[in-house]
Amino acid sequence: MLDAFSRAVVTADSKTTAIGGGDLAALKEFIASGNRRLDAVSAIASNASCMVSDAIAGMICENTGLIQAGGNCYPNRRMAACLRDGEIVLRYVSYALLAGDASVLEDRCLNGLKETYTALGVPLQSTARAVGIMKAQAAAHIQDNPSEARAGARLRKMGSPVVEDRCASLVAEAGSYFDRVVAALS
Ligand SMILES: CCC1=C(C)/C(=C/C2=NC(=C\c3[nH]c(/C=C4\NC(=O)[C@H](C)[C@H]4CC)c(C)c3CCC(=O)O)/C(CCC(=O)O)=C2C)NC1=O
Repeated sequence: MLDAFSRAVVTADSKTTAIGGGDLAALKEFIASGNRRLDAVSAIASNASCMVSDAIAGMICENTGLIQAGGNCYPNRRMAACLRDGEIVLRYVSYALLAGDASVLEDRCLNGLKETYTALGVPLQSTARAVGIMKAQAAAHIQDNPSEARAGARLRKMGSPVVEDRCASLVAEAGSYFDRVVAALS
């Protein structure tokens, strides 16, 4: 498992070079935006259970066969496993965002997941849909700009100091981790 710093070391070592100016500039930016990164991780972690239940509910609304006999969220044992898996994925995405590196997500969560799902008959496309919903939610929470129309009475703002670009690079980075989950399942 690597983070932005150990990644720079491993990359330089594999080329038998010193840490280069570009690597240092990237790490400088990583440090300079560190508080934003922590706020972004907090925005995901402290909304996680709501995000997961909403994403799984949305996935099921679009495909109600999942909770009927023969569906992979039926009976409750499987529904619980699905919700748990949603929590696991979101937790590892939040770890990757904290580390600034996808290796923890790849090694501890995604490695072998497609094979496990295929063996158990867990539908990959439905999982990808739930992950896609969590990607959109994460973007809204990191921007601290959740949609009032969608959230209704559950609207929750983090109250982080909002920077001009609404943390666009962290939104993109978090999005790339959700994309990796989808890619690993397709
Ligand atoms: C740390 C990393 C880690 C991951 C990622 C993980 C996933 C994981 N999900 C599993 C099952 C499962 N996963 C699901 C998930 C779903 N079913 C659906 O229809 C939806 C599309 C989807 C939710 C979005 C279900 C229903 C099962 C149980 C399948 C069964 O037993 O038939 C299993 C089989 C063992 C078990 O049931 O606990 C594993 C290993 N375990 C881990 O330790």
